Amino acid sequence: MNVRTLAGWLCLLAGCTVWMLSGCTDESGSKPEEKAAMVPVALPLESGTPPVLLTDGLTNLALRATVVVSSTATNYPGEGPAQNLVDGDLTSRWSSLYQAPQNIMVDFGKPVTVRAVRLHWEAASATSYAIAAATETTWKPVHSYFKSEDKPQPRVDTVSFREDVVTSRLKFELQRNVNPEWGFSLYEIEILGPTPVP
Ligand SMILES: [Ca+2]
Repeated sequence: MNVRTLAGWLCLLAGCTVWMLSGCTDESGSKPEEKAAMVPVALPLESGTPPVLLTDGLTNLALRATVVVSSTATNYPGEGPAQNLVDGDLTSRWSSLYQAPQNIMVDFGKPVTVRAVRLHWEAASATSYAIAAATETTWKPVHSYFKSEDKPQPRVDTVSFREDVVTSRLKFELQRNVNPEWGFSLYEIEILGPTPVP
């Protein structure tokens, strides 16, 4: 225990009134009333609200790219085709047939640099999925997600890659759905990277 920590404990023992009168400080060097004024207010995000994008200045490489999916369901209102995954509209969505697994492949048409991915799930989300990048001969895993249990509600997954992923195609292997009677549904896939050189 260092001197400051010891001083803090002595302050606590002496009581808040004595603390304020004497001007004791905690380990941060702030008086109690100063520290209280600096505590940020945590506002819970609404379900499905996109988080603040930490990758400002990047381009959504998936926007209007070629998308190939393993299946599509259009039986219920709101369900739509694969193009809804990359139309830039967070209200239009793709839905698979009502079974797992399924997959989505985004083809950029040429090698691009990918730094992050955001997946905008409808309630029919995946509790397990993997992302793979195409190499010349095979697929290289670049990210995996697994939760033993997820709530059947919209969510946004943001994946930031530790190293740039250079690839012409990205594949999303949707392995297990949140409800076995559902398939998978996403409002949008954003694949973020530097703007490609023409
Ligand atoms: Ca959309």
